[in-house]
Amino acid sequence: VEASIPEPQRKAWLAHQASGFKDKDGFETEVVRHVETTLARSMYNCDEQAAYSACSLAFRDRLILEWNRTQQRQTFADSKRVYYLSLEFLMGRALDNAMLNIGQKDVAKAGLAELGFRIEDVIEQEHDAALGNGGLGRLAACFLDSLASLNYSAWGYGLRYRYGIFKQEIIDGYQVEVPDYWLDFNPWEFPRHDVTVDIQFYGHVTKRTDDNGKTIATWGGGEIVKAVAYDVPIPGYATPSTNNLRLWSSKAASGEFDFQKFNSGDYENSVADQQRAETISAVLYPNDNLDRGKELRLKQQYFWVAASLYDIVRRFKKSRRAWKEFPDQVAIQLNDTHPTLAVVELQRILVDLEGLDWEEAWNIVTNTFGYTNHTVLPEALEKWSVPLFQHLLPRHLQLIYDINLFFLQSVERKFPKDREMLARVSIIEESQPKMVRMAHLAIVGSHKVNGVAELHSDLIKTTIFKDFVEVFGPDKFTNVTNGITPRRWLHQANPRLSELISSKTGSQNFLKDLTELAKIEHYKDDKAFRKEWAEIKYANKVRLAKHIKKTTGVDVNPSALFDVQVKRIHEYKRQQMNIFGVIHRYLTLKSLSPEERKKFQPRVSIFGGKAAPGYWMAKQIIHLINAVGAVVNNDKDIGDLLKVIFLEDYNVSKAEMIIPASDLSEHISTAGTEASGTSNMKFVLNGGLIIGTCDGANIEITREIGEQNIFLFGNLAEDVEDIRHNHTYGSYTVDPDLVKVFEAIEKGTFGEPNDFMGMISAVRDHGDFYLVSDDFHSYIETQELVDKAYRDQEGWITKSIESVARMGFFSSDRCINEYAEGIWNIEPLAVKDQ
Ligand code: 475
Repeated sequence: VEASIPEPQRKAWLAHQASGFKDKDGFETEVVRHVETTLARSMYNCDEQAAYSACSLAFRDRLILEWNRTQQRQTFADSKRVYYLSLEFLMGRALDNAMLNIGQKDVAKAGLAELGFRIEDVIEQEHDAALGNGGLGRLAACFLDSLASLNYSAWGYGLRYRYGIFKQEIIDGYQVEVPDYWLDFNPWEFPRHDVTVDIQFYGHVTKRTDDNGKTIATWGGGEIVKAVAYDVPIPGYATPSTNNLRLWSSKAASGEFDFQKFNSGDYENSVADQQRAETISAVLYPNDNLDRGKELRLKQQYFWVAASLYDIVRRFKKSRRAWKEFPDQVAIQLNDTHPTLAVVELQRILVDLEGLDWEEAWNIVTNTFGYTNHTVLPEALEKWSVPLFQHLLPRHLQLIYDINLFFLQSVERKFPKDREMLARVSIIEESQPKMVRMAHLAIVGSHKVNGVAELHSDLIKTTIFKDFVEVFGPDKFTNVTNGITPRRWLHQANPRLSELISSKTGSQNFLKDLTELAKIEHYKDDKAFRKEWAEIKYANKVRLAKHIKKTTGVDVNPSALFDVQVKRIHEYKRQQMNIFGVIHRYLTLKSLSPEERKKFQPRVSIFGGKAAPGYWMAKQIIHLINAVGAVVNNDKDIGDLLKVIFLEDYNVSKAEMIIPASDLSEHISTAGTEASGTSNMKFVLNGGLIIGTCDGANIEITREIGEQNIFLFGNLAEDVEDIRHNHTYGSYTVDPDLVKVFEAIEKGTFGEPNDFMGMISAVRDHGDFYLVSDDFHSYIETQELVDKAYRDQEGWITKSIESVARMGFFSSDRCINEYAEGIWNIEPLAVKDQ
């Protein structure tokens, strides 16, 4: 590259290429320049928001230079790239992460201090990029961090929603949804108005036979929407590698609006087309673990998948290789079934547009894709009605029928005359109306299918995808246990703990190789180390207590046990069991004499999480938590012994504050329902202990950290089916302690009982599908063990240190390396020292 720069520009170019700021003065110069020129403000009225903007722009300048170099390096190397297709990327804030990954937060801190700002306040100005719901979206974000940090050639592809996940306000104890205008000012994206793709919808298909007797399908008519690329640089940690996240935004294909309609006075219609086009990328669907089958969602999926594949194919074509080499150059990972149309779209490109034979094309397709399943919940498995498909994507429906035909013929050869097998594995469900089963299409169209924790991967093989194991053999199905990035979830969220660890491991290398954490176990009896360990946790709790005071007005004692459950509100995650347990605790405390109460371990029960706007039961759970808090927090008998807090608007940046402040966190899903969980890993990595069921990654966490360091309870996944069967066909009685809880609610202890009857009757009258009653006793008993263990502070600190020391396995770096080796067949690209 350098050699090709013309001589007159070379010197300036070289000076400009220096990566990072020389020192704090260099940084300050850039900040001032951005304040005065880019932002057109003067340093006299530079507030924290302006300081944030300028600081971000200064770092963005450094990132984009490395981004350019990384892209050039990857293009020259001409090696395989991986494309991670995800409808959600829950990135959170970018500035702190960029400063830390580049390794210049200290420089920025000193520079900002000289300009009169505290770096924490500047960081706080940033609005979270919240283009996701929960686990699936945050996993995608952790994966991007690891892919860049490990120097893989990788791109993320997603949608640039104008509105991310809604902001949650709690008003009178109820959730209220407020739109999230996150794009107001976003220095972290680069619009690429020159990178656009025309996307077709609707229309009709015509077929003709060419001279060789081959059928040629043409998809014509319909309407066109333009996809515009927006690029977000993804900095690796302690490496110059800076990857790309490309997000597509929709706009009308015909420019701004229809001038003819406008000039003839039809103003409304002139903007209607434009608005309809922009609607596609307007809003993230706010459902977690739920499929609602809305037409606009299918439009989003095709829009995003078609634009991404066009981009990927264009890039491949530049290399002028033969099509059969496509899977050697390109790996595409489907983050759940949301991007499964990519399978069909690639087949369409190869057969309809590039003229390949069906089988040759299908071979390329299946060798390109991998599919990750994130849930076994039946209500989350995507299905689309055939009539909707026919209307929106007529050619794709034909291709799906052909894919299904070839697939079912192969099944027939293996299982002759097994009509039921054919019906079960068919991509088309023969219902009224017929439905396209996206998971079946994803399995048939991929060479590997993986679950996200051992138990989950076993479950998909023995339950929802059992037939496919028989059809394809067991090797197509594999496990890649989830991981989290230690950069954000330790170094960024808990700088003091990160610092303490590096002082004992001798470097910050554990942030690149998390198994180095094992070294700190040597210090678990070291007095000074333990003291510092406990002080860090306490300081994090003080910080959270301040936030609680500021946002809820409630005083909590930082010496109490902080018991945290933060995640999307869902019946399967069982926040209702937690709040019933809190009520049980309250009733117990009330029944004791003041003397007896003094022996009780003080607790703060902290909840946080959003309910999908249409999920009535989840909203009722939020309401009950707040109603209980209103009573308990104001009960003079109780004082500091119990506080109940609901933290508004849980998101990534709040997680970074909450997680390091937890003593105990709750991961209490009905066994077999939580595919993995990833916050469980984050809490333990920050020295918090867990109360949990034998579900998802809790099982592997237990294996790594030791049974003595986790509080497990409840029924096992293998027994759930029988218990449910008994609820439905036998008789069942509600746990007596839980009955007392229900009685208290029904007496009006927490306000109008009718407001909470849904939660009670789900357990008492409607079969208790999530086994709240069956697990309640075990839960309460285990909570008592927690109290006892916490009173032994020295024992607790030992558990905390041992746990952190043994968490090396759960880095998303390990996880990404497993995908790279077992699914993508790709190696890191060497980065020469610069
Ligand atoms: C699991 N989201 C966690 C995490 O693997 C797991 C589904 C359909 C529509 C919209 N969103 C979804 C999920 O299924 C999801 O977030 N799944 C989660 O994936 C990462 O750790 O256990 O629930």
